[in-house]
Amino acid sequence: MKITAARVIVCAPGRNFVTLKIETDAGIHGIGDATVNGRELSVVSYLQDHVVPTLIGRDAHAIEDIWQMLYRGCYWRRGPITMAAIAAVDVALWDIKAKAAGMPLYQLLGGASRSRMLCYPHARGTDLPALLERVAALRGEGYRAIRLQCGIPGIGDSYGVKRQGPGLPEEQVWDIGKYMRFAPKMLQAVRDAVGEEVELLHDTHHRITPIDAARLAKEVEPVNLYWLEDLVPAENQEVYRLIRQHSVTRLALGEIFNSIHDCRELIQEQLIDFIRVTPVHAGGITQVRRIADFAALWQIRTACHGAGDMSPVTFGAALHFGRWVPNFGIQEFAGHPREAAEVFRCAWSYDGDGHLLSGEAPGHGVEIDEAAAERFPYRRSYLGNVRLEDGTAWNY
Ligand code: KDG
Ligand code: MG
Repeated sequence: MKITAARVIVCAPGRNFVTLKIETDAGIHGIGDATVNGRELSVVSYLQDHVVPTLIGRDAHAIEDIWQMLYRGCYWRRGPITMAAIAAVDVALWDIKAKAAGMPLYQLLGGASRSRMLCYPHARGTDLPALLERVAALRGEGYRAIRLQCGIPGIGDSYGVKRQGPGLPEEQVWDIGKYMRFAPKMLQAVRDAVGEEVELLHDTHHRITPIDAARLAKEVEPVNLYWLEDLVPAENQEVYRLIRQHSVTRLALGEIFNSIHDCRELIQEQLIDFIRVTPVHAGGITQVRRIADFAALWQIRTACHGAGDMSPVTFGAALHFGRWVPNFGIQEFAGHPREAAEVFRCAWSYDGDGHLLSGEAPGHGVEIDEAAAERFPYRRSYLGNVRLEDGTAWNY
């Protein structure tokens, strides 16, 4: 089965998505997501100008060989743009292979380890009462695990409260002290309101210092969080040793990693409990399952990144991966803009009881309507610029 064509489709049904469609001489096609939020067009060029010409005429079944060729052959290995481009090809080829076999993708990966995947949505509140209201609403929709993000008194805003807007980056203000004084109280207040049964999660989004991270993780132990996520940037992974020395709060990390080498020390030193890599940003199914197998040696569980910028296509891939992977933990499910449903047709779904279903359609079960995609042209869009109150540039 030869690859005859491949093209990149860029659309913005509520937000930007980059999709690669690969066609074959067997009349079977597959799609993969290549969206890198805020840097979308870089991946478009990488694919169109450099990758697509090398794919034409190749055997669509040779997923591993094509992955290795794209990874090794370019010389400039790794990085978010390269790995998102490789991921798009990889996921599209897995989609094709599974469709050719007439099977849902999870069957090709080794069959189902579970029937449904525990998921968590986001509860955002501009203040604590608004957050508690949102948590109650999500409980009413059946969710058993919920991520909590709340506006901080004195700052108003906080990571995860505002949505990113189109145009140019918004300036946002951050203060570590105000966050540190408020976050434990906020998390405890939600725990008191919902009781012990609900899993609660929180993302600090790389915004505090190592010793504050250790203190926060220690201070919130009584809340029994499912996890604290991205406490500090992980370029220097040694800092996670410091955090671990002080606390037994579960830690999650890795949504911005794009290679198994980015998480090697964190995994083998058991400095984290959940690895957050997801197919689109970490080289597709081919590399994510290698990372999961490696993590399984230390009983570290998967938790694919599932913010709104992971397209419905990535959800298809992640949910088939989640259906198979033995050391599955949880799947993030932030939801997509309403208009995305006009462009992407998905076999996956929410079951109304805290879990996602992969669906049984051949492939990963997501299709793109190209005519509908044309109705939603690309719009330049950015994440915010975060600054401390004195103007110092900080981590988004
Ligand atoms: O594009 C950035 C988002 O994907 C990120 O801010 C979301 O941290 C995130 C999460 O945990 O979903
Ligand atoms: Mg995160």
